Amino acid sequence: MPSLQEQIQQFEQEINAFQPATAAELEDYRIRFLGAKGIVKHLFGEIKTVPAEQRKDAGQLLNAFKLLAEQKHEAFKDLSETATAKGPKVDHTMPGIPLPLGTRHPLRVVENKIVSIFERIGFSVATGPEIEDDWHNFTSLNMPLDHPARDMQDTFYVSSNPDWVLRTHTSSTQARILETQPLPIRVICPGRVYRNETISARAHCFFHQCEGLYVDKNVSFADLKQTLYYFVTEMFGENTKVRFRPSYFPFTEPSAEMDISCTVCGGSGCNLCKHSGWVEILGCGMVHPNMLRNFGIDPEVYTGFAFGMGVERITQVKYQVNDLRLYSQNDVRFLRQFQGI
Ligand code: 2U9
Repeated sequence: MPSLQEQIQQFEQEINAFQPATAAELEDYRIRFLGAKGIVKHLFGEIKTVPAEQRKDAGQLLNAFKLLAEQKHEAFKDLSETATAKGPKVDHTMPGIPLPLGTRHPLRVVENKIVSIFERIGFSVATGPEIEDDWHNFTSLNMPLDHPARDMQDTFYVSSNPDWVLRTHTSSTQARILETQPLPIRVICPGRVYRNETISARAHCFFHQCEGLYVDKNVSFADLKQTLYYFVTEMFGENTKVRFRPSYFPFTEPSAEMDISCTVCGGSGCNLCKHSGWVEILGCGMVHPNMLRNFGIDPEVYTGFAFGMGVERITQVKYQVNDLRLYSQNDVRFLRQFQGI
């Protein structure tokens, strides 16, 4: 029968050589050496067979042996943690599974394009409230109490307050800018507007506008034409032609509508341009002197130009969307066509 010392030496060799490859091997080791009926416990029980005068040394040997057995188990602890972790093993070096991404709404893409074109020539961006008071939506904009656009047939009124409407244009934001900002002003105002219309392919109860305003000394109609020509070439390409036709808006005098050469047929005639070769894209004009006066600006010193466009209209002309209802139906077959534009 080998002595306690000899047994310890033999087991130490076994422990030193032990290299577990799996969690199961490590668990077998734990049970064999450190378990309730394991070798460490057994050898501590043997100490009573050692002569009294050698017991102190034997105890020290056993304590060192126990430590060695525990340290070996500790060194391979990761093996058992991976195996007992809940769920499948994860290989963190594998490439991830791509999530299907949504796309920006086409109206937002076009609005962003319009805004960034004007930002490049020094326009800042302003937004305002969609529920407006009479002054900012109508009266300050040269639309007196008897103006037809105020009709209930055209405008949504807020039932709790007869002074409030859902804004019918983003011109109300420009009014707020004229009221609060120092001159000169060069601003572009994108946003949603509301009109009391029956929904069809060509009309909707809400749509989106981008309106612009430039007020300074010596602003001329030539500045207006050059600015809008720059916009058209950036948005629709260098070879696009423009023409201006006289028009009427309460906030501008003189007023004009701007057409561009047809983006589909280039001028030879098609459905988009109704065989005229031209498509209307926006309205514009020199800011009416009455309006400058409404905001305490002397029209003898300052002049300005303004313009307004429908984002849906620009999108229709650029991407041939022919039914306004598509924009709010959230049909992914429609929306996905604008991926990456
Ligand atoms: C202030 C001063 C001037 C805004 C303007 C237009 C011409 C215009 C419409 C075109 C199609 C909007 O989407 S649409 O219905 N807009 O033609 N808007 S000038 O003029 C302003 C506005 C505010 C203080």
